[in-house]
Amino acid sequence: MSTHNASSSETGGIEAILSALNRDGYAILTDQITTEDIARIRAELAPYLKKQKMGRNDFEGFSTERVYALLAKAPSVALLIEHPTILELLDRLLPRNYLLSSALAINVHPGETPQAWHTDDAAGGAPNTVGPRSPYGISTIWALDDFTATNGATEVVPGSHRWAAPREPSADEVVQVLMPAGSVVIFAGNLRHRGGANTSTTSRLAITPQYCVPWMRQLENMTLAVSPTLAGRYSPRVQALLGYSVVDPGFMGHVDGLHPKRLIDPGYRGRKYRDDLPPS
Ligand SMILES: O=C(O)CCC(=O)C(=O)O
Repeated sequence: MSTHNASSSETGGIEAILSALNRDGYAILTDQITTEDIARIRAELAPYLKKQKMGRNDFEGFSTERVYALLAKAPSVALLIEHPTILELLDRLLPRNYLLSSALAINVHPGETPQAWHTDDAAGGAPNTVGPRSPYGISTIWALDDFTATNGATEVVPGSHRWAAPREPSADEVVQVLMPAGSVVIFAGNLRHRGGANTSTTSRLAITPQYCVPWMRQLENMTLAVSPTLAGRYSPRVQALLGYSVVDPGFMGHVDGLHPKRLIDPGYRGRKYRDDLPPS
């Protein structure tokens, strides 16, 4: 296994990041949020990270805490979900009206073992076609702690988003993502990756917002996890990511024949009945 030590050169422009994503299936961006942002998110998460609810299976991690439905619990996580650089990349990588599939905190405690290798975008029966394909989603993992060689840093298999069929990687194909707190690794939904073992004495906290194509079912049932009242407190962009949007053609995602934004704002008039109206 080798390591990828994040360097600030990787923040050098959207085109460079897109080209790394295309080539390797992932890219690391450092210095994307401040220590104050991290402190705020940590404080909001604190009530849910009391080592009382560890993972229920080996995938979640028996020594790992996972907090789901984050937008109903830790509102500052929105700044990661709609981070401008991430959205700029997603706008280039996914079809319009893409959705937030999942957004969870993962706190990997000492003693955790490595996760199984997996991809994020072929769950729930999505066609895992043979042969290289475009990803059905893009994932991000934000480091709220430094990701070190021993505390459970994410491991990726560069280039595996182009593999013809899933297989176990050999040790020399694996790269450990080492990055300081405030960094984010962005990767193709069909890149093989896993959470690493935590052999250190400290925990590793991360937030992972994952996005999917608009025709796919979200991993978390976002519009049930985040009520219209709560969703109304977020930006229009976060609302659309949650599912307060429709996909044309077909008005996919409507509620009782109306745009779902009517549940938040009864006067909403965003449906594209005419070309001169704003995009839905
Ligand atoms: O915690 C990590 O580094 C990766 C977790 C992950 O890939 C997952 O749970 O899907």
